[in-house]
Amino acid sequence: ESGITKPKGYNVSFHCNPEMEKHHFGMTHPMKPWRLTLSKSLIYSYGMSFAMDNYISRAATYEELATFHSTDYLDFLGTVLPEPVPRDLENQNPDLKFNLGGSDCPLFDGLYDYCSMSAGGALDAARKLVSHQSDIAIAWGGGLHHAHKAEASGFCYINDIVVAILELLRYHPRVLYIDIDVHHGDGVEEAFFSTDRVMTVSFHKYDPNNFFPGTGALDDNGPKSEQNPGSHHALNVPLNDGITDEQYAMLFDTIIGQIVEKFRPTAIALQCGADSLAGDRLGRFNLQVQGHGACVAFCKRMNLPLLLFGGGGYTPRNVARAWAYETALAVGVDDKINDYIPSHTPWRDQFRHDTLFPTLEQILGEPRVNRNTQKRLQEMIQHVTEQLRFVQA
Ligand code: TV7
Ligand code: CA
Ligand code: ZN
Repeated sequence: ESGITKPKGYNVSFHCNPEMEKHHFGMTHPMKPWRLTLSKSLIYSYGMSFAMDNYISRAATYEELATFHSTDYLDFLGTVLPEPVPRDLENQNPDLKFNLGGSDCPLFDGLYDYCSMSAGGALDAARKLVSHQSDIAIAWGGGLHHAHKAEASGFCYINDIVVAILELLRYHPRVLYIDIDVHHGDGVEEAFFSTDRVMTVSFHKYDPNNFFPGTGALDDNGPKSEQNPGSHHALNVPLNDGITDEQYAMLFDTIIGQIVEKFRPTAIALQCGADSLAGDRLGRFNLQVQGHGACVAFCKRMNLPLLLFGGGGYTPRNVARAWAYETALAVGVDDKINDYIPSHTPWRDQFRHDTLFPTLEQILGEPRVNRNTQKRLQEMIQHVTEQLRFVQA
């Protein structure tokens, strides 16, 4: 058998930091940084490292983080220590400074290092793209889309995506940001509300009263005003429980296809949050690894510099499957992956049959009732088409 080799004609770079993966949010917290270790093990087991340029990313500097975040916030983040308030009081504490220290965004050992390493990987990936050393750059440790300029939110403290896109914008006139995490990409949307150089589009479960963060309605397209060049450059695709691969692909291909045609981005940043998969501990959708990956495949076909971020994902074995499959798509070996399992792999036959593509038949999760009607999906396409009439690249 021949191992995986570098794809001809383009380069994929892979950015990770083993130190980042050792941090803990707390025993019961759904965010498990070790899912990154699990994903990487699966990726390396397939020999995919031989097809990519592999980098151990560095921590982002204070100055780099300050390109987006306020220095007040960064200074506080750099000095806070775990457990400033007793465990039983913290949930009732009404005025957490910068929203730090509650149950969603707890203070833990090495918090600042964890955040700066996540952003460091994303920045390294962005720099590989702008220097033309890579065509696709992968930073599974990034994708923390809820963090605001001066506030932590939804397990996110530093918005590595915004920091990386700001780097892309030094060389690229227009960047398209796409977010397939099951949650609304509110932090990234807000950061670029007032520019027409970044178009943000998030697909997410939307239920303003019962699902975090509650924003991202169909007609939330940025602050509307004559003077705001960024209006119509924030798009949202609010979905209901149980959406399937077929429906999602139809929406994704139609909407992203139209955007690429109208907005003419010169680079794409794709947040690949794996909590949109079926069986996710926090998610609500019925997406399979193939359906999730189809979004990556579609973006790759646009033939533009592509930055892939991680994000959510709370059933670690499924996160690893999705990100390994998407790494294989980036490298272009997705269809032959099972032939490449190195011969020395223990339990090779079991590995072949039930790890990555459980013969493409095994389904993730208990299927949920699909509450997305074709009529509603068509309305969403219609609304996006109308927004795009205002967009001229
Ligand atoms: C990108 N959902 C992040 C997604 C962030 C979601 C939330 C939890 C949660 C937190 C826990 C925990 C949890 C089982 C789930 C209104 C609240 C309700 C905390 C219990 N178990 C991403 C953020 C979301 C923390 N937050 O997009 C410690 O679920 O809904 C909320 C807010 C207040 C706080 N409580 C939940 O995927 C990376 N949190 C167990 C222990
Ligand atoms: Ca999303
Ligand atoms: Zn999420």
